[in-house]
Amino acid sequence: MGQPICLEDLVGVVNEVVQDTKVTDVHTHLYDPVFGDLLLWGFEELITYHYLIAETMRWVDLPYERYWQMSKAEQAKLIWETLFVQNSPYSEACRGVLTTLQRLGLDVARRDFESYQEYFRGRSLTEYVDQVFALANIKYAVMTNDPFNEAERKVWLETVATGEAELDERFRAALRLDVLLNSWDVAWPRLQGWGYGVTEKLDDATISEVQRFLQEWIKIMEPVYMAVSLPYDFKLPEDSPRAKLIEACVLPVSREMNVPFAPMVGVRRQINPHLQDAGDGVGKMDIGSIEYLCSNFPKNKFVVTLLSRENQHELAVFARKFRNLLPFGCWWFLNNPSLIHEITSMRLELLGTSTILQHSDARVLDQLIYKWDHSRDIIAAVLVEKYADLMATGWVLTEDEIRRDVEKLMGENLWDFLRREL
Ligand code: RAT
Ligand code: ZN
Repeated sequence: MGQPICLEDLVGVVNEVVQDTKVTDVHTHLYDPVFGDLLLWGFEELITYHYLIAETMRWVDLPYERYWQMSKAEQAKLIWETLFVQNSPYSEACRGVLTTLQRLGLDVARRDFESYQEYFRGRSLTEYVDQVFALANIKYAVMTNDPFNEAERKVWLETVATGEAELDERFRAALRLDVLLNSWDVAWPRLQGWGYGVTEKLDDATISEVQRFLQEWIKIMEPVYMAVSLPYDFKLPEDSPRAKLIEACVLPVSREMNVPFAPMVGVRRQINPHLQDAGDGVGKMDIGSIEYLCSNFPKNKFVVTLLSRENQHELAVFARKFRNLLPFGCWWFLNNPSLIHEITSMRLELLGTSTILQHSDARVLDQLIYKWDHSRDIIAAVLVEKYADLMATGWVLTEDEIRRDVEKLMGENLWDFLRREL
């Protein structure tokens, strides 16, 4: 056992460990550079993040269509003027842009839009990936990989599966099933077009062909899990194509191939379609559907994140009951300092170290920097409170023990969950 830590050193040690620990970012929308333009990066992408589009549209007197007709540079300028010049940029998404620029060594005090654009011109992407991974201290970033996306599919089939290019091992795949599970009417004709013997009716032949589709893509992508974003009114059991596909196709394959199923629940898709990606909302789900999955499929593994704040306590309580359930992250509208603080404290109190505290959801490479910078500060602050409470009982702690805990909480628990026998 190493040296015990004294109370005066606690803040310093915890902060150092949290900053030093390399994370597995279990959910992002980033891509290995091999996927070309699918990987977004640079100042204009950073500032036109859909979180910022939603905030800008609250101020500007501009028809939505006009915004979408603008060039990326014009959109970026509009967002900059509206949110950073005419207002103080303290929303989390605005602050994130500034943290990122600052950590890249740019001077935000100058408010020099053109110099931020200029910084990225002509940069080598591979070098920039290294720089961002180093600044954010990331070990692995789990992507979101959609086999129904033509551009992405092409790269998997023609470049990765053929061995023409190898994936950078820092990027891990997640097989995303939104089209298959949420739009069966769209999915089955496409599966048919790719040579799978499916029909609209979910009979035995179709079920086994959908299983084959999943097995084949698991072999190609080697995903860490199979994910789907589900609406707040998602229900199981239920008489619907989605419920049938989950129970008859996804769960058996997930179990056999040890690729957990990751329902991400609570979206109200497109409550304002004019905002495109920024147009989704949130709703509370019935946690009974998660209970149904965990208790009826005890040999299956579930990695779960829920969007509504109101569902967070229930999710942590359910994770106490089901060891096949691993809750992760403060997703999307929850990825704000006050909520991360609240949810992180509650999870540590109910689950100890057996959860994954955060993921970035980064859509733009550069966002890894701020999302992890901001989350790390909060995680460290909450952990200091928790360790101080422990020390107040007379418990003795070492730095190695803190490091062990933090590694688990910042992603190691995912790899451990995959190794487990249920
Ligand atoms: O956080 C986001 O950027 C959302 O638009 C979604 O991508 C969400 O995270 C998802 O994975 O569906
Ligand atoms: Zn996401």
